[in-house]
Amino acid sequence: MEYAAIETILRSFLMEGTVEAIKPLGNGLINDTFKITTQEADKPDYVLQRINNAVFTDVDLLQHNIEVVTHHIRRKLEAQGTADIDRKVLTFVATQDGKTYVKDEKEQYWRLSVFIPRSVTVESVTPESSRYAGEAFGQFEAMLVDVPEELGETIPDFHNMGFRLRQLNDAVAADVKGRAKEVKAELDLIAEHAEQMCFAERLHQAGKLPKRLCHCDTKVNNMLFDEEGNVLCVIDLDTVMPSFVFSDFGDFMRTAANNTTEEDACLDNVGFKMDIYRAFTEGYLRSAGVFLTEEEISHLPLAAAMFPFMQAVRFLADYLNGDVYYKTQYAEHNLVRTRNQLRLFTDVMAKLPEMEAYLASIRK
Ligand code: GN1
Ligand code: MG
Repeated sequence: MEYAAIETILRSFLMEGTVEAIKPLGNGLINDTFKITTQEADKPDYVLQRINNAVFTDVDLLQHNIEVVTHHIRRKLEAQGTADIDRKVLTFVATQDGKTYVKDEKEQYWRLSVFIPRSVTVESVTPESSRYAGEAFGQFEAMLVDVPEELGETIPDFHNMGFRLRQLNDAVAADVKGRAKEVKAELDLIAEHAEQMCFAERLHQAGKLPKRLCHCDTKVNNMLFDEEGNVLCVIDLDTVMPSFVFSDFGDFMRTAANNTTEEDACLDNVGFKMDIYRAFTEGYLRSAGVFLTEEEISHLPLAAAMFPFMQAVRFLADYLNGDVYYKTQYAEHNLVRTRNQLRLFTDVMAKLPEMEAYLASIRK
């Protein structure tokens, strides 16, 4: 991306200060993100993002959700008299014509938010920071229980397990790259657990599991921490939409409780960390315990299995489709990620009894 072009885009926004530097930021697999540093010490720095509108096809709906959610959280924090609110919720910068995003001449969409000073993202957590993270995600959901309007799904059926399995089946049937023959072992393992892993949709259809506003991408690197390791706020709000709470619990466990990252090709490095699970669960129940139902709480351990499983299904489908969705760096990248996630899934399944016993013990 040409930096001159970025400067042109920035002129559409009511940002303060003079651009000093533009640098790529973070390692998301979907959007492109840049940090914009300004020269003046008393002006904020910014985060500019190109919204991947192949993935998020309804940018209007997407930005509407983000506006409603950040607005609602800000109001709540104000009402609670919270200190330092600008570091606890994202602020989006308006454009010259009063929107929160612009479309450039290449039909690409951009948005700008204020960079939260003295904040960092991390790729791994300690049990202690994981407890704070649990509490923060629980609080995030708790603050959103009374959003006064019904928000749409920014990606329809995003965490619908049955839908993701159908996409994988379609990818196998089409086999556009002739890769299906290499992945028989992975497909067999997925087939063996497919029915069980659709438990959330079954509960929902039986009227036993509500949809609530969730973050739906609670990867550990989608949270900002301060220098002391305290949680500041949750970022990457594109996928905030109605879903099952399993989404937030499960995706955090998938990334934070893995001994390694989803990128690791060495399967012996992969494993589920019980100390992170215990701490996160404790923190999460402390804040979300006030609204969660019995069905929701009792299925949390299974949610920790569901998310590596779903992620494996999604990575594998993308591998078979020729790597059209996730950013990849090498030919087998999505296959490596698939195997990594399946290994994690297997380990969580083995630890389920221990996880359930722990959950029961803290609920006494
Ligand atoms: C994507 O954009 P990023 O990297 O935070 C993906 C998540 C996956 C994740 C896997 C919109 O998140 O659902 O869990 O990659 N987001 C979308 O790393 O598909
Ligand atoms: Mg991200």
